[in-house]
Amino acid sequence: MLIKQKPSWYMPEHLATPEDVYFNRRQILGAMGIGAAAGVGIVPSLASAAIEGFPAPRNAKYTLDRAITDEEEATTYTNFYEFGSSKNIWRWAKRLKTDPWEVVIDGMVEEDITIQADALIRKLGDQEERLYRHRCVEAWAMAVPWTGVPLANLVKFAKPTAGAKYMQFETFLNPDIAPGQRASWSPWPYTEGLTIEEASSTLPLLATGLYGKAMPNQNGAPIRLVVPWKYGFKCIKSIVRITFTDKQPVSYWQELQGREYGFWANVNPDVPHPRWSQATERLLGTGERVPTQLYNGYAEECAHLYANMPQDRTLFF
Ligand SMILES: Nc1nc2c(c(=O)[nH]1)N[C@H]1C(S)=C(S)[C@@H](COP(=O)(O)O)O[C@H]1N2
Ligand SMILES: [Mo]
Repeated sequence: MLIKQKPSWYMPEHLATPEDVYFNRRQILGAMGIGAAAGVGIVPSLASAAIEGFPAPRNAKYTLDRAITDEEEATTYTNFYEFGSSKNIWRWAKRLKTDPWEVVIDGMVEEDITIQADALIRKLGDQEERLYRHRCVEAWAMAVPWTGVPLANLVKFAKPTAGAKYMQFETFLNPDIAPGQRASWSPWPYTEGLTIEEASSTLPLLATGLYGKAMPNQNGAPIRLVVPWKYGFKCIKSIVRITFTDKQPVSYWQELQGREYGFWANVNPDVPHPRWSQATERLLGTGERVPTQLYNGYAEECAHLYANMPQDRTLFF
């Protein structure tokens, strides 16, 4: 059944209905056995272990222009719609079992790979910590120490074939533990995409940790993307599949609302969202408002990726 009604979370946070309204309703339906969808579980596998290596050495190249966000703020104010539409879903996300965690790499690659997350990370080289700004399209921002490995290392490891141009990333699908995924109007699982060229550049991380510890479930354990010059929705959490392709992937948000959320989604203060301005951002923790920067302040390391493309608004939504 396709419900044509506009969900509350299409709105920017300051317009959204009080937290949990939608989510609690779903919980009640769930408890009554209504609205449960047939789910594909995470395939268990025996040879597994948690990702180790925290804290990892900090890469001194990446510095901030603002204070690091308070850890409690960054780990309790989170967007993870699989667990509900409020920012306060961290308790619910504890239900996610992240060990074992199988990851599939497929599509236009020399050979499909199925591997446990911890084994994958060990194959991708030394983990490091980087301080990055994060800018959500809803105009809140944080600055946090991520742990991870360069996504470029995964591209090399995957050995894409000659015609491959894009990567599609996919989050787990399991409505039994993630009540948000019982919403039939929503195109689960969450997916995102990058060009291979973007993924191979210096900044993107396949992140495994936050604040020098293993990634909290609510922040996308065990592995998620971090792409700091793009709006936060590109930073897909709890990845189970990475597919190389020659076609530009259509993301979860594009499918839901393609006029508002595009493929490129590069941060630009001068290109407003159709329903709100992107000129400034609110810092988690302090509530301070600061100007938003082009490419979230990372132009030097990413603008070259777009030099030969039309410099119009499609690059920035
Ligand atoms: N699978 C999945 N990934 C996701 C999301 C989500 O709802 N589901 N939300 C995105 C959005 S909108 C943002 S801003 C960031 C938030 O990351 P954080 O909660 O760790 O701050 O995760 C992104 N990744
Ligand atoms: Mo976001």
